[in-house]
Parts: sequence; C-alpha cells; structure tokens
Amino acid sequence: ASDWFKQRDALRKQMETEPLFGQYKGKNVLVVQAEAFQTFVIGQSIGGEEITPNLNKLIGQSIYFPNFYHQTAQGRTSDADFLTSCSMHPLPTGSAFIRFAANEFDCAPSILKSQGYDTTVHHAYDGSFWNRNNMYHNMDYDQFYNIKDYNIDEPIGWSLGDVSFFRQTVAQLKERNSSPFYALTITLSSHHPFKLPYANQELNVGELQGTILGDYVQAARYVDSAVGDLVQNLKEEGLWDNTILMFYGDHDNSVYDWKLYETFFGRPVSELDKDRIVRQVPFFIHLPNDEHAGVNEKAVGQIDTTPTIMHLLGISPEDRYGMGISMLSQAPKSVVFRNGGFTDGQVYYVPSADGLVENGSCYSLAGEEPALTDATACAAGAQSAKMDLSVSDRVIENDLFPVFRKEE
Ligand code: GP9
Repeated sequence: ASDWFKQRDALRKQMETEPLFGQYKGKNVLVVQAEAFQTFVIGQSIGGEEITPNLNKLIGQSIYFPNFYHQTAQGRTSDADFLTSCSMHPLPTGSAFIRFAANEFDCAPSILKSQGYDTTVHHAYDGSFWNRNNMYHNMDYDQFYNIKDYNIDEPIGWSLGDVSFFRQTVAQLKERNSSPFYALTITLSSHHPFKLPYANQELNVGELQGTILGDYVQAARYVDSAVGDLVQNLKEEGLWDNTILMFYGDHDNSVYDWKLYETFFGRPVSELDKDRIVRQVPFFIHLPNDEHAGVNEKAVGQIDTTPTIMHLLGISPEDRYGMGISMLSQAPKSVVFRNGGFTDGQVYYVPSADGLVENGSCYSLAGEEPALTDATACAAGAQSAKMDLSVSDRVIENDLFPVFRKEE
C-alpha cells in the first residue's frame, strides 16, 4: 500500500506546476454538502418552471463539473463527508466515521488548520449521529456546530429547515470573526422521504404529484431557494467576494422506481442511464468575482475534493496522505465506485454481481451516444479500481498512515 501512495504522489503533485495553483491562497472556503442532491434535477424544468433556478445561475458563474460522481456506500452521508474531507474510499461495510474514528487521516480541517485557517463544521442534527462528535474531534475541527447550537425556528423534516440553517450558520461565522475560515455545512431538509410542509412546496409537479419523486423534486426546489438565500446573505455580510463556495450532493435519493424517472424525463431510461442517474451528483466551485467560470468535462469524484481545495489554496500534497487528485489538474484519473465500477470519461464500467469483468457491462463514452463495447476495454480499469479499493481498505482497517510516516 505504501508503494501505491508513492506512485499516486507524482500525479497528485502535478498540480503544483499547473494554472490556478495557489491563486486563491488565503481565501475563505465554504463547502455545502447537500443531502441526497442529484444532478438530474439541475437545468431541468417541471410544469414550465426551472426546478433549480438559483443553482443554475450559480453554476453559470462557477467551474461546473457535469461528470462528477458520488462514491458512497453503506455509510451514506458520513461516507460522502469521509470521501470529500479525507480523500479516502468508504468501507465495503459500515461507516469509517463509526468504525475507525480514532485513526489518523489527513482531512481538510487539519490540513487547512496547519495553514492558519479557522475550521468549523455545521449540521443541525444530533452530534452523535454517524459518530460525528468523535470523528470531527479527530479531524481537528475547531468547532462542530450541531443541533444544540441552532434555534429550531423553521421545523422541517428531521430538524431545522435549510433556509434557517444557512442563515444561522452565516451568523455563527460572522460571530467567530476569524479569517480565513474553512467551513463545511451539511444540509438536511432534502432527506428521504422528502415530505415538505405544504407551504414549502413551490412547484407544480403534474403527474408526479403524490409520488416520492414528485416530493423529491419539491425538496430539491426548497434546497435551491435556501442556497439562493445563502448567497444573498453572504453578499450582505461582505463575505461573498473573498470566499470560495463549493457545492456538492452527498449521495443519491434511494428512489429506484424507474417508471417515475421516465415520467420525469418523458423518455425511456437505459441501464446506463440508471447507473449514472444514481451516481451523478452536482459539483461546482464558485470563485470570487465569478473567475474561471465554465464547464470542466473531466470525470471526477468526491475523493478529489480536498486535493482541489489544496490546489486553489496552494497547499502541497507532499506528506499529506489521500487518494484523490485535484479536479483542476490535467493528471489522468478515473472515478472508482465502491461496487468496483469506474469511469475515466472514455469508458464506464458497471460490474456484474459476480465481479467478473467479462460479465459486467462496459460502455464506450467516446461516440455521440454511449454504446456497449467489449469488456476488454474496461479490463485494466476494473483491475486498477479493485486495487484502489483494496489499498484504501487496508490503510483504514490497519491505521497505516502513521506507519507510512515512520517509514519515510
Ligand atoms: C443526519 C444526516 C443524514 O445527520 O446526515 O444522514 P443519511 O441518513 O443521509 O446518511
């Protein structure tokens, strides 16, 4: 496993010679991890109205990655947090937050703290859920704002509505008055089963009314409004111009009734569509003054988030262990899913239950339309995906980073 990281290091370090490295040194970083927020609602309309008008506008002013994938497994929201903050794969069973919270990882808060950042995490739910209290302590956050720190003045779903959550979070950041800051905010209002109060259901979802997908679309619209308010609030508080805003969805919505999606899209969905609908979550980076806005088609995943932050802030990946590669780097990479599937932007591999490559589905993404192709085109990638997952598991299960450090 140690050799694997040595090889990966060369790819990770490539960013140090690339554009944008360190160009946003010292800027605040605000990350929004949005509950069950998937790409398929972005840019879409229903009943003649855009579902996500605020996000669509923001995406136009940001670096947008349409081929960004979540890589989570059983640990759901905690896996998304682990992937994005600590740049490691989730476990095949259970949650690393629960099973290995005492291990040594190089996660975003400790990396940024070493650069003088004030680091906080904000989530309006029980601090013990997903073992966050312990894991966040280990990740070296300066403070974890949990349900005890919020006034439940907008009760929605499991706890506080995202509109109020963001408003109170910005107030918390203002009160800390620390610069620069790194803050991770974890939303909750769009949690399964997506039942919003009637007053918060703004869209006419037509045929989907009364279905779980209809409720999901309403919840996505609510989150969109909350993000719109957040941006407005950051502007009013004078934080917008010196803050990098990152937004991503944590995992899929667990709705697998494909008839509902066919109603939503007004067309049949293929087997490949299904896999991609489930795995694609939006990701964008808004830089001050809308700089470098545009679409980056690279296939990237949650595991690449912290390296991307380091790229923008000019923090060397040397001596910092993680498996991801900056999304802004030209270094070649593929996105590995916990089931052994992967995509490198050229091919997309969906494994079969027996894991044999010849029985899986290998799609070529090179032509106008994706097309099934010979399994051999995915063989090397599938082998390397397997290796990545097993390296990650070995490191986590045996707490190997301190061992690697001693060997250095
Ligand atoms: C609860 C929230 C939900 O704190 O993060 O987690 P999930 O059920 O989506 O994994």
